[in-house]
Amino acid sequence: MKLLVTGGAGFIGSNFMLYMLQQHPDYQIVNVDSLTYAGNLENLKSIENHPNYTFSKTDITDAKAVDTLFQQGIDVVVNFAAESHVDRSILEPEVFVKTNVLGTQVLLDAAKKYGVTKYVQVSTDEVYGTLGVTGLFTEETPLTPNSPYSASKAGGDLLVRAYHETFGLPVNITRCSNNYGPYQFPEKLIPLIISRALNDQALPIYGDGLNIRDWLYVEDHCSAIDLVIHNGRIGEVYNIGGNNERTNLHIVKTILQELKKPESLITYVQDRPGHDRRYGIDPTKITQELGWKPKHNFETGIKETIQWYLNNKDWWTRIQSGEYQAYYAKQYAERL
Ligand code: NAD
Ligand code: TDX
Repeated sequence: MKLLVTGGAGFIGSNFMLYMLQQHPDYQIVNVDSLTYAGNLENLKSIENHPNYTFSKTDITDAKAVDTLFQQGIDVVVNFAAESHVDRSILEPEVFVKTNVLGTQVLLDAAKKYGVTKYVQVSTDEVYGTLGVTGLFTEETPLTPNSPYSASKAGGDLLVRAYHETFGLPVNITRCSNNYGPYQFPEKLIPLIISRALNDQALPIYGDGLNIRDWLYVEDHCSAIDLVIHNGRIGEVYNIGGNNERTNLHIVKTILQELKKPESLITYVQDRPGHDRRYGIDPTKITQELGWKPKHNFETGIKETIQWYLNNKDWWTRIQSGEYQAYYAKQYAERL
């Protein structure tokens, strides 16, 4: 099987590359990534010489380059490539629409032209908007995105659906909850808090800190996508989540406890505009239909993740420079 995986140098994409080559060493995997600020080939050092792995620095919005890539014969497309950070989408929505909507359309056109056995769109629970205190997102929950990021992801999802309905493209859409684990860029809550706490810096908590996210260890997301590639029913959406709802404050306090740092580092800052209050995934469909089960529970997963960041300080200190620093200064100029 030959897979074209986009965004394979990012957080989930690189974990997925490592996972797939371990699970299916005979599969050929082409990693297509434009290496934005979030793409880091260092994550893939251990497989760079793997005979079944190739990398192409290509932007998915570049239709000509994407067409050329498909000429080698692709069986399955897995689209991870995206602008992924909600706060950035509030500052700069344009690139989100470009990559997450137009980039998806370019990939769909190529998949349609050359014929693939499956196109998998890696999406997010954020397209469903926000929950109140009760209820969970199912695959039937209406799409009501609240941020430019989630709106652009919903736009991509709707195009995927339309290419299935209109052109019969064999597709699946996966919608996963918040991931955590190794190689997550230190702008996202968990690695941001770990890295700042280790440097004894103020820890920015948006609003009252009681917003809830449903956390899943990244490897469990990868195993779910693997199952969807092989057994997902054509045209179906699969929600992915491990029933691990936690408030942001709980996450931050857990990290502080683990690192033996004081809670006085916690600093309440101005809330994120349009901040979704609660996410919670109902994973019944993927559990019952595909037999998916997460391996990691949150209590051990978060400890392993903290340990990974402690063991890989060089990885994130190298990242915390240049463009990221400039973004961070802009992001928190008014908040902290
Ligand atoms: P990330 O920001 O860490 O990685 C994104 C990758 O895409 C980077 O390697 C980047 O270089 C690449 N990329 C961006 N624009 C590109 C373009 N135009 N052409 C080619 N490559 C491009 O993101 P992530 O957290 O790994 O998320 C991966 C996917 O999973 C995204 O589609 C995201 O919406 C989805 N998702 C993420 C989470 C989460 O908690 N992180 C949860 C559910 C779904
Ligand atoms: O400094 C911070 N302080 C804070 O209180 C940051 C960066 C975040 N937060 C809050 C906002 C959210 O309620 O923590 C929560 C998690 O924030 P993020 O890590 O930015 O994730 P989120 O906005 O939930 O989106 C993530 O999960 C779904 C990913 O970034 C998306 O790509 C994915 O689709």
